[in-house]
Amino acid sequence: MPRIALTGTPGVGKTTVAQAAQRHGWRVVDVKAWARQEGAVVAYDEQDQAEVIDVEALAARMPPDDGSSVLYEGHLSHLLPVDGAWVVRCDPRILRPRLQSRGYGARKTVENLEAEALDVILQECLERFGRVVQRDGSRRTPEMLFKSFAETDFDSLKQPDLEAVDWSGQLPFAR
Ligand code: DAT
Repeated sequence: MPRIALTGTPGVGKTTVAQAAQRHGWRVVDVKAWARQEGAVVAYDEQDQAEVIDVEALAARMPPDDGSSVLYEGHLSHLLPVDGAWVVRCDPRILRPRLQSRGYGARKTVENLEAEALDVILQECLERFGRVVQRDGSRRTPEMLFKSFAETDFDSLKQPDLEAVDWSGQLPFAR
């Protein structure tokens, strides 16, 4: 049974999908909370306003595959030794107000919008795994978004299953 990274740019809706998954009986590991428990938060990046997680230390502490499906949720989860990834995507026009309402500054907001429009996390996943599922959460309820991932037969996925998105036309982003 697969260990799946539930990943994507901050604010796209990973935690919300994870909550839907839990309601459907999935096991979910919140990577940031797990890192804190394991003492794998090694610094605080003032400029980035974010905790720095030692992903290699966490990777070394991955529990062995016990046969159950697990979602590892977080924007670094695809750097763990998992079997593949679910990548949540979000239209930057919807993402921007979400990031602003989190109190992200202009620089950090634009960096994340650029990362989303340039498919940065998707590309990182495709470099690492054959099994990658991408879905656009922009116009789906959390429940529908979760179902669109869960209905894929992850174990027998032979090639990436990528819903098309293209927000490159929105570049460059105004501050
Ligand atoms: P992430 O965990 O990727 O950082 P989140 O799950 O915390 O993102 O969601 C960010 C915000 O967006 C939060 O206020 C809930 C809202 N949201 C997430 N998914 C949504 C969806 N499918 N439809 C509407 N709002 C959504």
